[in-house]
Amino acid sequence: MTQNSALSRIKHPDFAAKLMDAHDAAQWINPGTTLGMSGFTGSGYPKAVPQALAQRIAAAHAQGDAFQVSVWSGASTGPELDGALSQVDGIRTRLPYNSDPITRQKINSGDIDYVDIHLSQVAPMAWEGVLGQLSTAVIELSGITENGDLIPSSSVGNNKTWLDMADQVILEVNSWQSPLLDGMHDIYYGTALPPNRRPIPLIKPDDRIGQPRFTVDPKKVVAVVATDIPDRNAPFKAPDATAQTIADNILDFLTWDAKRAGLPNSLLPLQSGVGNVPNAVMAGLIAAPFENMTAFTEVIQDGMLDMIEAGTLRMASATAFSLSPEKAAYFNANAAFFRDKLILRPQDISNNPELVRRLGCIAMNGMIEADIYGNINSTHVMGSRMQNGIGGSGDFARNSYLSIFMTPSTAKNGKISAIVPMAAHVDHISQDAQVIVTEQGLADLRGLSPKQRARQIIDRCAHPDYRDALSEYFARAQRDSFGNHAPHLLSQALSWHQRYIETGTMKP
Ligand code: 0RQ
Repeated sequence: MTQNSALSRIKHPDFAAKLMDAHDAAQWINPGTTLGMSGFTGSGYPKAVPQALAQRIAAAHAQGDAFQVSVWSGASTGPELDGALSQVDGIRTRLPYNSDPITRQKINSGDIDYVDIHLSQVAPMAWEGVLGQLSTAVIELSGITENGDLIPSSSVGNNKTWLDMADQVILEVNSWQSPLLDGMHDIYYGTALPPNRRPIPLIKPDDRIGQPRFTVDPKKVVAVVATDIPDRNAPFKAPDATAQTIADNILDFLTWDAKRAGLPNSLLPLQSGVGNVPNAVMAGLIAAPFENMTAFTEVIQDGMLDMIEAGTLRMASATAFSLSPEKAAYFNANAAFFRDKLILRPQDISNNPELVRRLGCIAMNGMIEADIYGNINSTHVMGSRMQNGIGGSGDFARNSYLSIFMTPSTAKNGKISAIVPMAAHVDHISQDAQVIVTEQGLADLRGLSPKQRARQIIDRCAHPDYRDALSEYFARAQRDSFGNHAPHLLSQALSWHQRYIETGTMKP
């Protein structure tokens, strides 16, 4: 069945002749080499070859032989890739983003070297040669055309770069993916390294500047594997009261700010991070007084498909889908309706700072914590434990027209305050966080000095359980700090985190 439906999607005889079992394909991968895998936020990642490779690695380890590989991807993948390889201690180095729990555990135990990179910078850095040599590209496709062009699947990520750079290529053709994905992608082949870089000719989110498919040197393709395995597609929780209030706060603010700035009814292109709160914001935008909106973002999530159906979102440009299982099935059944309203691009284009700045995106991203001055920690719990990675948040936060960071005001049942005296790790400096929002309220920090920002963040965003303690710290810092521009007491600034590590709560 898989074989037949996949064969009908492999229309070029030279590629069909290389069809083989995933275990045979995995034999092409040597210990110690680096793999460039497809995959972005749980979509479009190879599923059969990584699992076969994991079995090979486990067998080698059982015999006492060393066998690890380094894995580069677009962003997070799924249990069949990161999970399977990490489970057998098969990953040496991993970049640029991960949300797999087993891989996260091995990163934090120090067993995997994790290189956390702005997603827009991965392909350019790979081309510059600073990441090392790429041996094998393992790329999921939704088909191969008669003339040997490769039809991308549900994510584009860094696939163009891996296909171009790798010494050899393994392709997985997944017949679970909708055949109507063909034509939705826009693969731009005009990028170059300095000093030869030229302006990217994209003026509107809906501009198509490239070609719909990848090209590959057929001589490099060593194996083609057929699969019909669904993408990871994590379910979204229905927005709880906290997520709903955060979303309402953002929507009120956007409505007010659009009027203040005289923005058109279509607003400006939206970028929305992944997760339940951003999804709730999208759901709320359906009823907001905007129309014909666009998204220039990383991932297309459930809420955006709903907005397209409701007519509030005209189109979305991204690099990947990130849908719940129900919405993925719905998309596959209704791809004919959606396909001319969605464009998937390489992540060095979807997240490109030049384009984000030109288009004037409205960026909305989650965070772990913010400090009283609005420095943002998106990645390191208690300053040292990696949660996921910076992802594309920096690509958008620095360059957007408006950069919003959001979080519930507490974590772990109130034992952690998301507003702290000093962030235990900083991904986004205060200049890159213009608005901070929790379910308590929203702080518009544009044009404010550090001390003015602190007053807004403490009064509007902190949970009442922690507000007085933050105010007290801020007052003492203003009295005793070495300098009084952004006052801090360095011996106490991280004491809340230390208390949590020692006692299990930030509360005194
Ligand atoms: O832990 O899983 O053990 O329960 O962090 O937190 O509240 O579910 O929030 O899923 O929106 O993730 C910043 C991680 C937020 C995400 C982050 C704990 C909390 C929970 C997850 P559990 P929530 P979200 C474009 C943008 C960087 C990448 C990015 C992220 C877990 O938004 O990865 O922005 N951002 N990309 O309990 C200790 C705190 C905490 C905390 C939350 N203050 N202290 N633990 N948690 N706050 C998209 C892409 O790049 C693909």
